[in-house]
Amino acid sequence: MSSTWHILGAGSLGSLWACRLARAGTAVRLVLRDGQRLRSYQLAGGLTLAEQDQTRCYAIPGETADAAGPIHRLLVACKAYDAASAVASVAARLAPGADVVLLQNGLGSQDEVAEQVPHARCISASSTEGAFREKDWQVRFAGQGFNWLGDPGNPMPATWFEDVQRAGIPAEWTPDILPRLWRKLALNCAINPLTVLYGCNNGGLLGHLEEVDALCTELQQLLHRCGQPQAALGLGEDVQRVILATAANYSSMYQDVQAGRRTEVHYLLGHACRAASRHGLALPLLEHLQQRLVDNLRARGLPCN
Ligand code: NAD
Ligand code: KPL
Repeated sequence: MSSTWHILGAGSLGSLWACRLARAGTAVRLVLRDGQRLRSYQLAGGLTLAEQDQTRCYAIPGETADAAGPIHRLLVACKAYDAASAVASVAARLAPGADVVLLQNGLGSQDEVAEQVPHARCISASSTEGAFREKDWQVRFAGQGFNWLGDPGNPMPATWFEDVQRAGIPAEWTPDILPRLWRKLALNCAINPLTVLYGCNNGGLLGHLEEVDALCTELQQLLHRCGQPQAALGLGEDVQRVILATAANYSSMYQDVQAGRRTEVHYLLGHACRAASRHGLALPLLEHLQQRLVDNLRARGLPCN
């Protein structure tokens, strides 16, 4: 079995992972959307990673989805709304028993991907690292963080997990990846939409703590109903801690909206509201929040899914 990592989605997080794996001597290939992107990448001569005052270019080979050859390890680093279609574009190349690592924030996209590739093992990740694109094919590592990886259907760590650690990617394998994804989703639901609605950084929510707290109470009810009591524990306190610790930062949703980019709302607040409705659970504040957010996105001409 080949030990090459194929990286699908050479954006911020995908480039960060690709450069660190390549730096550690791991075989990596980028899977790019089409021939035009591949030519643009080849002209750039590689992926550039900027960290503090160091900038280095990694000549990682690139290919398109329809290239020949099987894929055994696939890291999916697209946005949640692109993940399933991107994986579908390489599904025929996935070897039986291949591992697919999903870096998407939120919930829902992991199941959409798993439906595309029933012959693969899907591993979810929850990341608190931060990276952004300075320009095409150049990414800046902007925030130290951590990665939890796990397979909700199989607690055994993947054989390649050592590759990740050897590459200096801070990561831990966890059998409890679902509670982690739910907890992050709840944090994002309590913080991100309000930063868009109030047009503020995370610290700006210190002026709206009653509203944040009331949302956390509803989110806790949801987590309990979804069988995630661990993710509900101390949510309100954790949200306040994150607001304080990241007071000067702008949430990822705020940044997407400001840049006129589609948000991942469907896989965050949208997923929470759909789960509540599936369970017949009325969560008026969360539903109202979603309505306000949808109206806000529509008024800006942005997709609300
Ligand atoms: P990004 O937009 O920077 O990168 C996504 C890349 O996927 C883009 O380069 C895009 O062209 C590519 N892509 C889309 N469809 C494709 C296809 N069919 N084939 C090949 N490439 C395709 O996004 P990002 O910021 O790296 O975020 C990726 C995921 O990671 C998101 O779910 C995000 O919430 C999560 N995340 C990001 C960060 C961060 O700091 N950037 C941190 C934590 C979690
Ligand atoms: O993850 C975040 C984001 O901005 O997406 C934090 C910082 C936790 C705010 O919800």
